Amino acid sequence: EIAKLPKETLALWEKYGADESDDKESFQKSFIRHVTTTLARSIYNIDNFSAYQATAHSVRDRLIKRWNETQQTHTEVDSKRVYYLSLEFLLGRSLDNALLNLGLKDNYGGGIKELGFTMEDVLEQEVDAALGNGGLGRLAACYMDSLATMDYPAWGYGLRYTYGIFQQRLKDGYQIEFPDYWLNFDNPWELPRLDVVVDVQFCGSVNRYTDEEGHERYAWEGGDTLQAIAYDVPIPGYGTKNCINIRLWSSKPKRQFDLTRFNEGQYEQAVYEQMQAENITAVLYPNDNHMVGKELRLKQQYFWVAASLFDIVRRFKKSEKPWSNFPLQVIMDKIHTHPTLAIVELQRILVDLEGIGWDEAWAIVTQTFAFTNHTILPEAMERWPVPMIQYLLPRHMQIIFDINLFFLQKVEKAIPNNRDLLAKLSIIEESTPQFVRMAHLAIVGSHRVNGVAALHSELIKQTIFKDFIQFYGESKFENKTNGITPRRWLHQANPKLSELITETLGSKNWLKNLDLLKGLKSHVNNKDFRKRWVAAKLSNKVRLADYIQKATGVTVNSNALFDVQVKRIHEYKRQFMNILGVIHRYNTLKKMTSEERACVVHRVVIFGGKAAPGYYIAKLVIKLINSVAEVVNNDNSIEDSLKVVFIPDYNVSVAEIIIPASDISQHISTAGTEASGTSNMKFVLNGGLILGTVDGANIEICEEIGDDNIFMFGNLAHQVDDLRHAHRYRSVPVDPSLQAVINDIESGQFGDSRIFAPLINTLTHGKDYYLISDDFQSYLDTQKLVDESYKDQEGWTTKSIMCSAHMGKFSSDRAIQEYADQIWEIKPVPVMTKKHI
Ligand code: 7GP
Repeated sequence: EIAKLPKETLALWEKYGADESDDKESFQKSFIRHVTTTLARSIYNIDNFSAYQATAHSVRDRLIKRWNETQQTHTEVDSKRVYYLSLEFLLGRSLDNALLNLGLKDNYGGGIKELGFTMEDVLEQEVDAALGNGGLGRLAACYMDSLATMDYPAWGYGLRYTYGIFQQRLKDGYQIEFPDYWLNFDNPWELPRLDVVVDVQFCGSVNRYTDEEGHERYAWEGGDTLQAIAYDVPIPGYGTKNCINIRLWSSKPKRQFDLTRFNEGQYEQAVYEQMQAENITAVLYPNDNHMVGKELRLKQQYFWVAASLFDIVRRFKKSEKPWSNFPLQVIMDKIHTHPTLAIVELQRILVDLEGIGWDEAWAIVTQTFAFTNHTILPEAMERWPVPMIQYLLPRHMQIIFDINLFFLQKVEKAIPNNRDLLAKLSIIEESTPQFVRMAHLAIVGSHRVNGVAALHSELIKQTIFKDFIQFYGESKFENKTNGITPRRWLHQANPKLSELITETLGSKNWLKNLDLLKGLKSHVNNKDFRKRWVAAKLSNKVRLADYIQKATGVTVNSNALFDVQVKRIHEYKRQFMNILGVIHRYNTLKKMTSEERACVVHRVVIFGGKAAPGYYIAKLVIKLINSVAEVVNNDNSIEDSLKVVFIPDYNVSVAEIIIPASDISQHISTAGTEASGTSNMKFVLNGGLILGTVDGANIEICEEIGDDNIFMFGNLAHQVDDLRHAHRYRSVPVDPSLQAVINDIESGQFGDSRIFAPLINTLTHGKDYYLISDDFQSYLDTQKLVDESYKDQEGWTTKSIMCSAHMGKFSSDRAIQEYADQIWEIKPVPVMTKKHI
């Protein structure tokens, strides 16, 4: 089409096309232009926040250019794309990441200084994009970074929540929640695509009819229609022109006003309905590893899936390829069971709208989807009541019943006369009311299923999905161990260490090939290198100590051992065990003489993490931590040998300060409960040691770094069932050290003990489901070992270096490469740089 334009027009595009160069002067020009035009301010009234906005807009201009070129290239090449469907993208801040990935940081840092600002102050102004709860959402963000960096043609699809994860504040030691209205100011990191609008239908009824060729067909008619509007979030790769897209949908009513109602005087009702439509994408559900069966959540899921599939199908149809090519052009990875309705929606599009026969359609559907499971916890398994789906999505419910019928027929044929197996495998749970088991639907509708760490992928085959192995065999199930992006989690979060590594290895190549960190091993005895390694850690600890002072008012000594546990507060993650261990330590210290205390390693125990607002026990754990902190931090008799802090509002940008500063971090879930964990990887990559159970990715980290460099303890996954059984039926005595700590709490040492009774009950009357009693003694013993090891500072430094050096495997680039080669079957598409047309 371009060829048809007159030469003069093309010449104009050539001449005036956006020339956003990357040098310092171009940045300064564009900064000033944005201050005066975009922000309508002047040199007289520009503060740090405006400076942030102007910088962000300058970077955005450059991002958009790359983003455009990427989209054009992908359209031209039109190779298979991967669509990463995730209800959560926990991106955090974007400016620093974009500056580093685009290679602009040095020029812009210098440029902004000359304009009277510092880059640190400017970066501090940005609010986090916190559209996720924890590990699952942050994994999605790391994977997008790797997909972009490795030039893969990839899209993310999610929801643009008006409110992200709540902000946590503390009052009298209790968590209180505040709404995270993150879009208060304009968001330079999204491109509103008001022209990309998709209708999404709910409710209504299904009518059967016969088409012209005499086939029986179904039409879903009536009901309410909402609109999904696209907001595109560009994700730049590191050291490449590739800049991919996350498309987030926002909901709005189809009609701005119901005019009849308006004229009848029902103005309020009309506006109310408008608000209802906007509600769908209003809020991120604040639950991690837990399902909440709210109708609004189901609506969110369908709204997101329907809009995304419409978009994907529209893109495919442009190529005019036959439907049988769909799986060759499109692969969708379902992040957990949240987008499972996409299976049903695609089957509906193919059968009802495109008129393709059921079997042919189903073959296309199953080839198109892959399913990644992120948890084994039963309370996180999604089940939706059949009547709820029937009401909201009547046609989908019929299709689910049909999918189930055909599936069970196949099972019956392969393994005849096994009613028990049929009941176990059925997508429908035959209770009153009936439920749809989303994980079953996800398995049946996908060609591959994977877990996120070796142990987890084994456990899903042995437990929650065991019955499926009987029918499918093992080949459908595999493992893809999680990874993290070294660009954000080392280069950006820990500039001092990153610089040292680059200097030592002689190039920045390790940022794209993390295995190169092995090269650090040959420097482990180099005095100067070791000195700088230790200095980097210390300066990160000073930075964290400052932050702690500001955020909590507690003064901590940067020379103490920093012991960190930051993650969502959950019983299975056992922050409770950690604080019980702290009480044990405190009372041991109190019994010591001053001389004895002079020999102990000083510790700062740092906690951070949010509890789901409705999770009563988790919230009590936060209260207990703060009550203990209050007593310990104000007890002069222990002479600073122990401090306890709870850092409020743990989020991505706080993590960037905490993680590089840790000496040891705790990943102490009951064996078999933590699917993978990803912060464990981040800590070790930054030269922090870990204290962990034999669970999730801890196991593989141990394999890589060697058991000399990690502190592992506790019962193993295969022992858990028996231990639980023993608690349930034989009422095993509580571990004596644990009993002593319980007594301390009950004596009122940390305030009114009645507050903590429900928490203590989980250990005593509640049968200790997470096996704290069984692991407590080995936990304390291992903590002692940590203290002993830390006394040998030289030995500790060696361990710290060896830890980072062996973390190559845990780059998200490795994980993405495996997904791309083995599940998605996609190839990189390098971006072709063009002039302005
Ligand atoms: C989390 C797992 O708990 C964590 O171990 C893993 O590292 C992370 O996913 C990324 O794979 N799972 C969830 O957050 C989750 O399953 C379900 O939420 C709603």
